[in-house]
Amino acid sequence: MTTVLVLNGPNLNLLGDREPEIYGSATLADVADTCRDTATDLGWELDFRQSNHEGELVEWIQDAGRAQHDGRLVGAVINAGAYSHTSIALHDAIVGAGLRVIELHISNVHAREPFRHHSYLSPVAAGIIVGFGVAGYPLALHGLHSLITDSATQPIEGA
Ligand code: CA2
Repeated sequence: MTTVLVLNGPNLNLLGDREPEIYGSATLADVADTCRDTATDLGWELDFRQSNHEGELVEWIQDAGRAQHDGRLVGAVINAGAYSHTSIALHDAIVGAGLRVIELHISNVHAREPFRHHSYLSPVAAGIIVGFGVAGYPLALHGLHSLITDSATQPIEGA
C-alpha cells in the first residue's frame, strides 16, 4: 500500500493549547486521527510528523522524494508553519526531491500580518489549502488524491 506524508512544522505541537481563536481547539493528535481516517478512505497509509527543526524537515522531505520516486509515497501535505515564510531551504528541498506537495495553512494567512502573505513553498506546491481550520487537512488529502487520479485537476502546462 502507498503512503501519504503529512508534515507539520514549528510550534504546531502546541495546537489546541493556545490561540484557539486562530487555530481552533483540536490538538495535533486529533488532526493525526482525522488524517488517518481520510488516508484510509483514500486507500493510503499515513505517515504523520511534526518537527520544530528546519534541518529535520529538510531531511524528511529528501527521504519523501526518494519514496515518491520509488512509488512508495504519493506525495506530501505540508504545513511548514512559520518556516513557510522564511525557508529557502524547504523550498530547495522540495524542488531537489521532486516531491509532490500540497501546502496547507490552518489560518487564512492572507488576512493576517503582511509577513505571513509570502510563502517560499507556494511556488513549488502543486496546490494550496488556506484558511479552513484543521478541516483543511482532509481537504488537502482529497486534493492530492484528485491531483494524481483525476485528469481535470492535472497541472496545466505553462500555467
Ligand atoms: O495557519 C497556519 O497553519 C500557519 O502555518 C501556522 C503557523 C504560522 O506561523 C503560519 O503563519 C500559519 C504557526 C503555528 C503555530 O501554531 C500554534 C498553535 C497553537 C498555539 C500556538 C501556536
